[in-house]
Formats: sequence, structure tokens, C-alpha cells
Amino acid sequence: MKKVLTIAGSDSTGGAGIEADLKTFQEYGVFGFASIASIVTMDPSMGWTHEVTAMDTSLVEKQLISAFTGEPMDAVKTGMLGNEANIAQAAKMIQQQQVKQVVIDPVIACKGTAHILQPKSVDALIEYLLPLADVVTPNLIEAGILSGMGDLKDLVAMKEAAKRIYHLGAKCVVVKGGHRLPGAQAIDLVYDGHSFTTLESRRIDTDFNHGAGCTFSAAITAGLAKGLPLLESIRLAKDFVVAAIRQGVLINPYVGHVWHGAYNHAEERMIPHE
Ligand code: PXL
Repeated sequence: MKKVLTIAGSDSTGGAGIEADLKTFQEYGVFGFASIASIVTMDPSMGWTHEVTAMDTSLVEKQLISAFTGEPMDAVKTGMLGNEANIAQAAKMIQQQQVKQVVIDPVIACKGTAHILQPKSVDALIEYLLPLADVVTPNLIEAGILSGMGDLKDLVAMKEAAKRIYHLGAKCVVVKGGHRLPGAQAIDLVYDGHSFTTLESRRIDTDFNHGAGCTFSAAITAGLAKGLPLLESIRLAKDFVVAAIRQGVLINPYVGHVWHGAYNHAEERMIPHE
């Protein structure tokens, strides 16, 4: 059984963060471990604004020590780490444990809110985590911030941003164009330092896509843990998340989530016999 660890934030509504990662790992048939680095809460009395509370770094460290005890992890993914100290702690542990496959989802901006990670934490992501990344998966906004290019409006700008992020130390950059790039296609761009590959799918007209970014990165991580070649794990992850978005679920009056079980029709499992 392959072992996969997520070091990320918790989203108690079950769409994004640790919850998305673990659900995705289960769908891929790998054994999911989790260390909670932050907790994201949403306030319905304030139009569903998000608040990020970072966990104590000492508690993150204790979770990581627990998770890493035993056979080595086959892959590790990071998500919303909350602050600089947690970013440094995650990086330290990943280095110490010599993890084989490292996927960094550089969560800087929470969709639909003004919450942006503090600039110091962005610097820490660049300093500590990007050099460890086998794959980094910024969305369009995050790629604009990490590359220092600001607004990325088209594929040409995405390519330049991917090159700049590659030069920060990540071995492969996947820029998620997603719904933010204008046009009929949802385009993701992969750059491995040699060539560009674009992955295109028809844009899905839906607002029920909370958790799509986390799910995509978690799926890449699980694919790599299972031994899939890099591009194949990215392509499969795209199919997995497209299915999850197509079957998105309205969770409450404010938000609709991707359905992590869509690709494998998980809703048909464990049906009681009459
Ligand atoms: O999608 C970014 C994100 C990542 N991690 C957690 C989140 C969110 C957005 O809400 O809650 C825990």
C-alpha cells in the first residue's frame, strides 16, 4: 500500500484542504496521512468570508513526527500552511525525511475572499518549499504572485510565469488556468524546464467548484505515489477533477463543492442489500 501525506489546512465543509486531499487519496487507493497546519472557517453571517487560523508550529511538528514514523512516505503534498513558521517546519521535515515525491500547492489566495497569505509567507514558500518541489501547482493568481508578474491574462503570460517559477527551483510547474482564463477552454500549462504541454478541457459552466485546486494537486500526488509517470499523473488528475467539477454539489446557500467521488462513482458503493 502506498503512503501519502498531506500537510495542509482543514476545511470543515469538506470540499477543500485536508478533507479534499484525504478523499482524493482514498479514491486513488493510496493510504492517506494528514498533518493539520491551519484551520479555515467560513462565516455565513458575513457572506461566507473565510478566516485562516494557523496551528501552533510545535503541534504541526508533533503531527509530522507521528505521521513520518515507520516506512518512508511515497509522496507528500503541502497546501494551506498558515504562516511562515509552519512553512519552514514542513520544509525541514520533508528534507529530513528525504521524501521521494513532493507536490507543493502554493495556496496563497482563498477563492472568493480577500484573504491573501502574508507577503512574508509568500517569501517563505519561495525560499523553503519551491526548491523541494517535484511539482508545484499554482493557480493563475498564485502564478502571478510567485513569478512577480502580477495579472496573467493569456497563455503567453502563463508560459513566462511558469519559466520564472521553474527557475525558483521547482522541477515541474503546473499553472492551473482553470475558470480564470478567458475563453471556451480550461487550459492548464505544464513546464518541466524543457518543454511546455497544454492540457485543455471544455470550460464547465458551474459555480460548484470549491476544492477543485486542492483536489487536482492531491490527485497528482497520489498518481505519482502509485508510480505513474509525471505527465500521465497530471493528465489523470485533470480527468479526475473535471469529473469532480461536473458533478459538483451545492452544500449550502453560499457554496458548491466538487464531488471527489465522481470519477469512480463512489455514491454507488456500499448500497445496503434489501
Ligand atoms: O482552495 C484553497 C483552500 C485551501 N485549503 C483550505 C481551504 C481553501 C479554500 O477555502 O479552505 C483548507
